[in-house]
Amino acid sequence: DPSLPRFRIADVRKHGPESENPWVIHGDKVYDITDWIPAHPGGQVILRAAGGSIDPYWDIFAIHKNQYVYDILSQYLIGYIHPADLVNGRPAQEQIEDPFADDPDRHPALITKTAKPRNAETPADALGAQFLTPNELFYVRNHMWVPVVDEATSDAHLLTVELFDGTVKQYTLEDLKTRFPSHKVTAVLQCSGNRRKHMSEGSGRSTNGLQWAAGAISNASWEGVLLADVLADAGFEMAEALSGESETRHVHFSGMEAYGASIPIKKAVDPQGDVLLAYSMNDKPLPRDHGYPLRAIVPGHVAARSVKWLNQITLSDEESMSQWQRKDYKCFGPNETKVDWDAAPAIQELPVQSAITDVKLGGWTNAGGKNGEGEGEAKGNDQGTSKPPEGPAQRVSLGGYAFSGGGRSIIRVDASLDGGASWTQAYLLPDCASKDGSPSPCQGHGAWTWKRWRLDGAVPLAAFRDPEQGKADQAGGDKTADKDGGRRCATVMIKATDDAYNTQPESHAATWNFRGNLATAWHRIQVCADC
Ligand code: MTE
Ligand code: MO
Repeated sequence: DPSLPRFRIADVRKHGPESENPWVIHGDKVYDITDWIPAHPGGQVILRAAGGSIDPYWDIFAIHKNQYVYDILSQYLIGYIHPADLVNGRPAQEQIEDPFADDPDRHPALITKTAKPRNAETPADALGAQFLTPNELFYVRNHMWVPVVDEATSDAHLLTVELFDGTVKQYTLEDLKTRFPSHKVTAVLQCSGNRRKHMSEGSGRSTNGLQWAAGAISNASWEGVLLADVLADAGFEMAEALSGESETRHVHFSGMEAYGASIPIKKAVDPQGDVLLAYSMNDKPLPRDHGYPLRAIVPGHVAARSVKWLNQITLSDEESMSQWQRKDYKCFGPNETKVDWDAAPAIQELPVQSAITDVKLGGWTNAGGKNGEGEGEAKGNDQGTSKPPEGPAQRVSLGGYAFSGGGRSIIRVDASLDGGASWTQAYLLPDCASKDGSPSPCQGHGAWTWKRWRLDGAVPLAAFRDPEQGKADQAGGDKTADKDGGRRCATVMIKATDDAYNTQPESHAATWNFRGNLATAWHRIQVCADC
């Protein structure tokens, strides 16, 4: 309707999140969304765009790029942007707000996959170097911007808890800190996409999603209050839930930027489940990227359930409706490329995983199975040192991590230095042992942390294949074949086993799924030498 008024962008800015009549711009049109807010499925988060263009947000929440959404919005049209503020029919780029403008600075050593939103993995040398990943090197997985919570008012941050019968109780962060006992839990977070790159490369089939190597996993000590304590205080019938009789089946967590996910009530009320509402990470306040000032920590479950910037907990008979619960974090068969999302369960407890994060090549051993002299060569029977092979071999030191979900502990990491012909066991570092009378650094009721492992061994000359041979093998479909310029390479590989005797699949092809979730096949790497 050309008779509608023309507004300057400065006029629109006056209708920001705090105004009584919030407006947004879409393209060159102006909308008064006051009446839409109560009906908006994503709730108040739409206010984030008020006073400016909604388009950069719809680039993030791609679900809006749909005719029915445009139809809803068109009802609220009140006018157009003044031609003086338009460049090629759109508000000038510098006039449009960058949703990520308030994101925090990040450590340069993190390996950035996408800057906006921030997705970055922990560098390999930091994965194995410390048992607890330093906060600034902990991997970051953000779907949207980082909400801003002022330090001066963070204790007033409000958590709303809504029971299934509709009862609502609210807690400030200060209430949580002062009215409930604090607990510490040491736990890994692992993204369902960790090692997705390995799945794509190893199976030769592409996958949708960020191509993470082995660094979408980290380990930290978390401090907060138990979810179960807060639910009980809010009036939830704990005994009923523990007996399996409760109508409440799921606990929904929502973050301030509208991310959401849920966990089964069973995990939430399990006295040994250790689900935390955490405000501290490695004895420091949660960093902004990791959920400041409050996040859920669901140990042993996929990290997608550990909702950051937590401001709402809702009990329900159903799972969260969010796309991160109903879609995205599910697996399907290698044959399925068009899927019925509802047919597969959401990923919760993680399967067993391991990776090599550290490789050091040493010298060659002597021929005839005789060890090199004066280099402290091990006898070969102990865990962590493989028996020296017959004939010349290249010494190698490997290190990495292993982890399993559901609190299952890692009992073994097996390594093969000769392409799978023989196996040896890596040494598992006693990170959770108490040293010198001090308490164990691992707190909680399950094996929620990773185990770091080391192996010193030697790759036999026979395992190194020449580049021409490697090419021939690759043509034959052997994705592990070796080539690195003109050098000869050998494949070394590892796999972990947990205390339920679950172990990792041999090939990525066998567990390929189009979303590239749960890439847990044996980690194979090439060791190359001039031989
Ligand atoms: N919570 C909110 N509010 N927003 C998010 O984007 N990402 C989830 C989860 N919680 C996410 C979230 C996913 S997929 C992962 S892997 C973890 O947070 C990452 O946690 P981290 O960034 O602290 O490593
Ligand atoms: Mo994730």
